Amino acid sequence: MTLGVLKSYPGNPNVAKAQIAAAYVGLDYDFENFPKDQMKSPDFIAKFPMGKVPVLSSPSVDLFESSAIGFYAASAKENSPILGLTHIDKALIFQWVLFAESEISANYREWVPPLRGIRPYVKPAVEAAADRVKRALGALNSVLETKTYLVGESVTYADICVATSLVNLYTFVLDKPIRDQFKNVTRYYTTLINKELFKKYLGERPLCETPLKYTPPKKEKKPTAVSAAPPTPKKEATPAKKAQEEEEAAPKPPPKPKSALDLLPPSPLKLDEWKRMYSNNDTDVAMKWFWENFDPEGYSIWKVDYKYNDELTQVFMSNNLIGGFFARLERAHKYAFGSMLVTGTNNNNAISGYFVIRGQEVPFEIYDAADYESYNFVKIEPSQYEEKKDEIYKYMAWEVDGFADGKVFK
Ligand SMILES: N[C@@H](CCC(=O)N[C@@H](CS)C(=O)NCC(=O)O)C(=O)O
Repeated sequence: MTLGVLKSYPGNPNVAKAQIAAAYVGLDYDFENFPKDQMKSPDFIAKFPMGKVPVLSSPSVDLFESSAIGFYAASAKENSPILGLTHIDKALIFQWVLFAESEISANYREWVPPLRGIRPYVKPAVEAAADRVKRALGALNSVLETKTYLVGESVTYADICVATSLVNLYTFVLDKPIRDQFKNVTRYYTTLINKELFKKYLGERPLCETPLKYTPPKKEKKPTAVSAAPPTPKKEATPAKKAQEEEEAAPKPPPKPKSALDLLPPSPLKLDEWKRMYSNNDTDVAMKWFWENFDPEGYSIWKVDYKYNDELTQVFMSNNLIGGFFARLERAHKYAFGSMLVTGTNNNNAISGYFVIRGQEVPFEIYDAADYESYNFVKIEPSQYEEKKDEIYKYMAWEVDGFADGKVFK
């Protein structure tokens, strides 16, 4: 019996999670290879508001979140053994399902996709995510010291969720030296993925030999005067294409300034260049470059503190607050760079950071943002640079005391 149609791209371990869970209780899903460009279509969003895959489409229910889809299958049979038979085991399974999602998968997404060029790469953010994954692997490793399975003596939904959350880590970044640090996890993972039902849906998953490294995209060559001439079209261009080519070839009037900052005298410091330096290098290399190239006439440096630290609760919520602020600074990307951190612990944390801003004032693009009023922007004068260098370094490297999380605006 099939439970409905799972829609996703093939090879997604989250799909395998749901399929394996179904197979363990003798059920199945149909699978549809779902085109990426339809994930944001109004029809899809109406049913699946996150616009992400995998999803389950069925006459009884439409579901998103792969762990819920797997749970739908696992719980379709009464007293399903993979969901635990006592309320203690059920709670333990629930614990590991959440652990797989929030400690492994969520941090995996901040580590590996940026290395694969699927998400923006910000070195300290990627390194912090890698550390969080390793912390979770350390915890798992100690639990598995005396256990074959996480709950009870046979495979449960806990193992299905945890093992499938590890697949892309073991494929892309957990090479032998890292695997050796987490031997129990590696034994556990390889035992599970070699089980018949895991293999059926995950396929062969070789362990990582050479860990993925970030390769910065090659800079596009600026066309020279000669090569700027449009190439001879190989085929007869369509009228629409011709019009587009003509438009591209026509001399364009100089772009109108969109911001008062575009009218400032040109600066030798190109913010994009700094952002690339920061993203692609160790912070000590990047900061050395920064101070060698910083232009105090064209740019200013600001210490930024959240005004209502007393009201902050969970660290992840404080970090989301930074994310919200950055989202509202959309128009400032061309003119500003910032690193904002959460320090402290749950119910005792603070938000602070540093911004580098074009010009000598906080510009409209920043002070117009709804959350601006919640932050104090204090300018660091050039005479203070020397004394603040160490602190600025720590904010850029995410090495401040009590560091808990952070975000980079670039
Ligand atoms: N927690 C979700 C994660 C879903 C997710 O992030 N899906 C990715 C593909 S693996 C996606 O659809 N991304 C598209 C987007 O972020 O817009 C789950 O387990 O289903």
